[in-house]
Amino acid sequence: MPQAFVSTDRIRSLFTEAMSQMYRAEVPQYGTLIELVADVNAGCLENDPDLRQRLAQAGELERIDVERHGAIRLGTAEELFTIRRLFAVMGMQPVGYYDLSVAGVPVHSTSFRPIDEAALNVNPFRVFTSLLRLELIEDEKLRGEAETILAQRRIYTPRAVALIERHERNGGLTEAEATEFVAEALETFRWHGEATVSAETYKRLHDAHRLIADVVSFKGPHINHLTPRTLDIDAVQARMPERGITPKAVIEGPPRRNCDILLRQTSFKALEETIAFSGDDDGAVRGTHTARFGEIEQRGAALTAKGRALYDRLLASVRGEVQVGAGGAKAGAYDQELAERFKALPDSWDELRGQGLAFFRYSATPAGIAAAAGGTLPNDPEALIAKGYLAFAPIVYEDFLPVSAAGIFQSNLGTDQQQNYATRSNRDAFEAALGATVQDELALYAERQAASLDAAMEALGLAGLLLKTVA
Ligand code: OOG
Ligand code: NI
Repeated sequence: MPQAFVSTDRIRSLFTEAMSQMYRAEVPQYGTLIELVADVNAGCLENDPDLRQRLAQAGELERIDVERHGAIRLGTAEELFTIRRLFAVMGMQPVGYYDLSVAGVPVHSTSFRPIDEAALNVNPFRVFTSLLRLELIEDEKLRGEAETILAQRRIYTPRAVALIERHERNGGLTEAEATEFVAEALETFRWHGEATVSAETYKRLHDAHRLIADVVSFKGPHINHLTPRTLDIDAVQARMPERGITPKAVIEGPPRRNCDILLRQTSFKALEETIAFSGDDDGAVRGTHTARFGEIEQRGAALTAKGRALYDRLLASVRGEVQVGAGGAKAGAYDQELAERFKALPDSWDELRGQGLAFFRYSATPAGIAAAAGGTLPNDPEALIAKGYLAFAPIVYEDFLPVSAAGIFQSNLGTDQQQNYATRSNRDAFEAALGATVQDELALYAERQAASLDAAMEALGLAGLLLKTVA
């Protein structure tokens, strides 16, 4: 009898829920944040029926409540190779390459996430996954030491690895195996209060870079934040202090607009946690470590290459003009400059589509379908849109932004100071470690846009005709 496998969507949903529960227990402020975000989101949907309808039509309404992203930092190529296989069990694939050395953070990263629209609408859980770049540690002795320490740890339980192999061999997991897999996989992301190194080693790693100490000193890559999606980030940011939470100085990403684009994010420092160093059996040598924090995000439309180039240029010009200093100095001037300069990026869906700046999902309207039943329609998307036969809605951005990610890293490493460094990216080395190439996010959005247009044209009786798409 063939075994019944559960869907990867189901395994991802079980895992997300388990992770959320674990993080809530580990970081109580996360629970507070989830409540605040739920409050604000409910208010937004109540006050803005258009938004509610747009989300419902796109099939996105249900995902808002479960929507999270997390982040981990890995130490070795082998750890990255296995995490790709672990996430594949949950239907998550590596998308995009992010070079964080531009911000003086010695890591490069990808995002593991579902790819197709149906899976995204069930649960778009993503994990921003970084690999430490030991080659950027200048002190050779320290580099060797870090390599030796990392080579000794095993971040996956033997049973998790066995279940990953089973999934690869059989093409899926049964319900019982999936339940077991979720519990075993969760172990990799758990916080460990006992460092694997002595206080002295920790200090040297920390002096080289706080992030190096965070990756090298522990048994595993503890999840360092779990981020809910809000529909109004300014409202959440403003209300955080009411609940005893202090956000970072500026919201990363684009300014507030009528038409949300890409991703806006803000984070807050969470815990200073007590840790026990190795060789500290009597509990005499204790220290503290701050690694875990909170973050919220607001997602908007995915931009085309052209739109993204404009976004990058405008953001760079703001950052060239005003640099937010340590402690949030000049945050007000930065926000003002951001709002001013981004006026150059059109703020209506018509213009964003007309100028090929964002990706859209097309659909046949009921009026269009009725008209198609009565006769042949013009084979031209623009004419169909003008007649109200073809509708379009922005495709939500599912990925991350390197400059924003750098700001989030910097902030939780203890400073709001913005830094701009020269790029030293090494994508080939990252993909070699991963054992796969990362997918191109722009190609994924373009495919979804094209597929939606094809389906809409088919519904209007215009299938099989060659069409020009905007992107
Ligand atoms: C990841 C920081 C990046 C985001 O939302 O851009 C990130 C980290 O601190 O490990 O999560
Ligand atoms: Ni994040």
